[in-house]
Amino acid sequence: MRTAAMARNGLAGLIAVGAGLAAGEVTAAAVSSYASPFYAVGSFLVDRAPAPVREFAIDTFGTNDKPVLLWGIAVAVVVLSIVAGIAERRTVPIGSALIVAFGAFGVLAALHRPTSDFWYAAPSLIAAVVGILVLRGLRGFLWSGSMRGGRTRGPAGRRDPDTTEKPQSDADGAATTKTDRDLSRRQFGIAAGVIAAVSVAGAFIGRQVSTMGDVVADRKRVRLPRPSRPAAPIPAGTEVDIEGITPFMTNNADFYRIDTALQVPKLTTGEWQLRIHGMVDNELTLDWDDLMDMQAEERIITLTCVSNEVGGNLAGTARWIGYPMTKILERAGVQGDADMLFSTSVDGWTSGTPLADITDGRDSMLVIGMNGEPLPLEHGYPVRQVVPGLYGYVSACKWVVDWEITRFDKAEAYWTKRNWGVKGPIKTASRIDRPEGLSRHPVGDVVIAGTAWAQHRGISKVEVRVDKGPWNTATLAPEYNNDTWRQWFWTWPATAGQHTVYCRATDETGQVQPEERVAPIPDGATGWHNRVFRIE
Ligand SMILES: Nc1nc2c(c(=O)[nH]1)N[C@H]1C(S)=C(S)[C@@H](COP(=O)(O)O)O[C@H]1N2
Ligand SMILES: [Mo]
Repeated sequence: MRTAAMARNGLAGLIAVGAGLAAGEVTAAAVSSYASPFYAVGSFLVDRAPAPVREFAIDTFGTNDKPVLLWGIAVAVVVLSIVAGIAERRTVPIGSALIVAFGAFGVLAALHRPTSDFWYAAPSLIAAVVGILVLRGLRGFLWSGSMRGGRTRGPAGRRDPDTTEKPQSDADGAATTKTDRDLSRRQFGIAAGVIAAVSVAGAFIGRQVSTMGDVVADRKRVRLPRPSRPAAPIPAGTEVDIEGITPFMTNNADFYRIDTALQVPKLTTGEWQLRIHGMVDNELTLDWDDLMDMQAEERIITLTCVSNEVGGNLAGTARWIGYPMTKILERAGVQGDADMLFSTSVDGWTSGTPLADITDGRDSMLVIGMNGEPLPLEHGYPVRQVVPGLYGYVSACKWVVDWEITRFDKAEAYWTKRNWGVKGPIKTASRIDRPEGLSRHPVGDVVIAGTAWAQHRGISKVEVRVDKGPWNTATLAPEYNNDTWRQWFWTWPATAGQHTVYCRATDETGQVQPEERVAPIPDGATGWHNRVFRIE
């Protein structure tokens, strides 16, 4: 095949698959954004990725692993669609078969979404049909030529029964629609351009129309209740005045985000419900108005991800407004032998939280507000959980819609199924935040400062060591409460040379952070954080 023809056929494949995906987006706008073939396949891969692949992705791309996956899928789709375009033959429709395979994968993935119903198959089915029609149309196989052995596609009346199959050629200048040859270069150009433009516009509009607008407007309308028990004021000095240290309070825009959601769930306050069932005396369902009838509380709590490497930055402190989980559990009447709260988000993620931790007096909350605003969409709008002292993966279910009261020997949550720890108490950690690693400083005083946390136990001491020297006790900022992190600093009379500075914390139970380096999986990293500096 000539290169020009090959390029044209490849382009036909690309446009065909693009048009199919666009049709899929438009259909998904009517069904559910979770049924979008592209995202359904992405989510399917996220949920089924083998542990080594997932760990590689998190290690390599950190919190950027999602865009990397989506781009990866996009590149694979581009390559395969070009192949489909080139491989398509009038009578041996290899390209169409590839598109059918894509579509089947999309249907399978969409039907596996937790919220799926039978309609979730529609976007991928329509995507496949449109893809094949456009591919065959652009290849000139649709309106002309016999389709021996193949099914009739397109309106039969417009098929010319007299034309016979001919070897393909670049029939430049043949300008009639009913030709027994390929589309002319001009026809191809016009058709390709129009289809591409309509597809881009369609996909764009489809994405916009899908309830996104609703949820943004819904969030704007929310008025947070005035908490009946506001958070204690932050004492002066809780935030030390040293440049380069992590602020005590984390802005919503800077707050780390970790979840498996490839597209942020769009759940309005009107749609939101929390169904509480399982080992309870009274099953109940709460809606937004029920929450508004309850007494809201406000707390400042530091949230932490188990995936932090030593010195990691997947932690943040916010002012949360919400409702005590214990109050709700009391209304449901938890039965004696239950020991787990199994929470499910609207996109099917699950966490299993020890009931003993939720109910031991700590401020476990069903949260609606973060730093004075309704929850940002990506942090769980409209309702999420925050349980002090437990890593997010066992407790901080965002977009939460279902509570099953059950037992650890009966239910297994998302990450536990993937070999992470069953229970996830936060390990004591400390981190050097300034100066930057590998920075250079003149001989003399250098202020080393950082953050330490041991939620719900509290930090009692942070120590700093230079090279193999003695441990020096750092100055701790006042503790806000034992559920928040604490800032520390130590002034080092630095001498010339290259030095490694270490830190370690002690929690209020007297446990010292161990030196032994342990990876985040299965239940959180350990080891002393260090930074190397050059003093000249
Ligand atoms: N629905 C849902 N909730 C979730 C997750 C998720 O993947 N899906 N990830 C959890 C994890 S691992 C963490 S660390 C916290 C992070 O919360 P943030 O993104 O608001 O910081 O959310 C938790 N809640
Ligand atoms: Mo996490």
